[in-house]
Amino acid sequence: MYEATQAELSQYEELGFFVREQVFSGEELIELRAGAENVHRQILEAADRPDANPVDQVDNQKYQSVLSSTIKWEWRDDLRAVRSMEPTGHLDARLDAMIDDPRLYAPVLSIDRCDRLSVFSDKLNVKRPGGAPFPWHQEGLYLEHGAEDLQSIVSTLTYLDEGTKENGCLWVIPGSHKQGNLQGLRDRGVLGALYTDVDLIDGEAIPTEVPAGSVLYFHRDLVHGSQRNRSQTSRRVFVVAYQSSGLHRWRSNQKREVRIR
Ligand SMILES: O=C(O)CCC(=O)C(=O)O
Repeated sequence: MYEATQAELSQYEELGFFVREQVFSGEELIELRAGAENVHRQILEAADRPDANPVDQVDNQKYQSVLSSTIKWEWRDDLRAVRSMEPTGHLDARLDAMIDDPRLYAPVLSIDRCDRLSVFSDKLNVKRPGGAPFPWHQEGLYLEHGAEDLQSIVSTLTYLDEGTKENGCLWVIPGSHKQGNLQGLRDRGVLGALYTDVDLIDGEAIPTEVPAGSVLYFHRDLVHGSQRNRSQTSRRVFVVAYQSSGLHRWRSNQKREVRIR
């Protein structure tokens, strides 16, 4: 009933993404945002414990493993927040249940032409007011290290808050997925190689400005990124990547089947 339409499938093939607006209702979003804040709070508390794992620094980014989640810090003089946490479903039942919601996964069944799926990864990105940009990149470059069936991976990004240019919504370069793995930035440290040099590619970026509760479905090679949050409120997104049934989660010995309804 929630499968992708022919128009959505064509757009996915041609442009590398499509959007479904207001998939989740206002009442559901209150719960999902509470779930996101619950995860963020648990992680901050655990990271403050004396026996917490050490913080690793790669270039100017700080990473830490907390509560079985790999977190990326947003850590400046005026802000100590966690900008991304992966995975998070095990830390809040409301986010975990979202993974099994047919409104989220059913279009992926259509894209992959299958009737079962497993979870590749789930990630919560919290961009607080002033939160930093996310450089241009393609998921495929990261995911090929460890994916058991790269071709089947489809990413979904659900806006728990509205997406606006001001609050740092995701920008995409339509059609860029057709160009395959693209050249990374040179002379920009270890992480630079994973960021796309958009000066070398064709296509114009567009913002995905959408109401809260909207879902973006996108191809692993679509070039995307986001800008600083210049608004006064948080911009939170939950990113679930699905893959063929029966496979391990990314960088994990666990498997998590989608409970298809
Ligand atoms: O949250 C964002 O703005 C960036 C999302 C994204 O591209 C990612 O997490 O890979």
